[in-house]
Amino acid sequence: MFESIVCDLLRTKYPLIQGGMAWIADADLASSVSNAGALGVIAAGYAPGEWVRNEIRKAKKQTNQSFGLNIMLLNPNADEIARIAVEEGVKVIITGAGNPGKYIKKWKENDISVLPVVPSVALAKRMERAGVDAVIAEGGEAGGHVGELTTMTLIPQVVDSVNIPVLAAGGIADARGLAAAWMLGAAGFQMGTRFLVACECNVHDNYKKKIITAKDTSTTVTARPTGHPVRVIKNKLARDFQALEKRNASLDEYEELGKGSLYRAVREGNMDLGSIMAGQSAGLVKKEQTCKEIIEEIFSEAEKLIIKKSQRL
Ligand code: TUI
Repeated sequence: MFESIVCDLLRTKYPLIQGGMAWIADADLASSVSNAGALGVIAAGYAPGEWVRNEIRKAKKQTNQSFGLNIMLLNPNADEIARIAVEEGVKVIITGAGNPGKYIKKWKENDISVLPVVPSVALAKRMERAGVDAVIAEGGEAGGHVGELTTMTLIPQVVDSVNIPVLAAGGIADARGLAAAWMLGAAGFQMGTRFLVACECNVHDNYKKKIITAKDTSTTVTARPTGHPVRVIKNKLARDFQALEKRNASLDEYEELGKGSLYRAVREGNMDLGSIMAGQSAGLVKKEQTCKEIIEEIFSEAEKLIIKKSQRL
């Protein structure tokens, strides 16, 4: 039911991309997702180029399936990573947190599928003109760096505004969300938070526990005044960020507080002073499962749901 043009673009069985979670989405997670029929993704995040090159080479050994690279454009090494992707023969690039316009020509010359994450109609249109293959429209329910609009309102507006496929991201963690995004006009999906608790995900166990015990109101958005708002699970660090907002702190103070905080949560398991990036859908994620179980369950349940609803007039 969900086969779409996106499967051809991604060279996958399912039109699903694993979200590019910085410090988390490594070769192990990416290859496990790809081996299960969706697009696994290595997240460059803030990593140096050599780490990215190494993970790409590892992933190639761990899967024969297609996988992608997520380039976070706030990374000062983004130019180098854009080049490494070409050198290492990456076939799908996803970008986040900025406009990838200056790289697109080179990537397309190298037969790479390019899918930028966009938070608005304006950027989606600009990206279509720049020659990308599809856009991933991400609502503010997502974890990490977020835009202003909700998935429910953003997806149909982007679908109406461009003639390339639109993938939906932000708030999708189960079959109901996936089926809903399909009805909004999405031809594919990106999902991050649910993969945080995949058995093959190397994030610290404390982080997984936080996701599994999260409820509907467990996340909040911090750092709005920096222009790079970030959705995280509420904790001491999030409260410290909110205190900065209250007293109109300088951007340097935000920078200082945020420095190293994602690494502290992901690798050290520090749940008080670490940045526990997660989407609002964390409240829907209840158990650890393999990537294969997650992917097969979500697509088979979504198909059943759509059939059931269409029969009940
Ligand atoms: O990029 C993400 N999510 C992320 S990146 C990240 S690492 C980080 N850490 C601290 C501060 C900031 C980032 C953690 N999570 N999602 C994709 C996404 N892209 N969401 C929103 C955007 C976006 C925003 C503005 C894309 C393009 C854009 O363009 C502005 C422009 O230049 O026109």
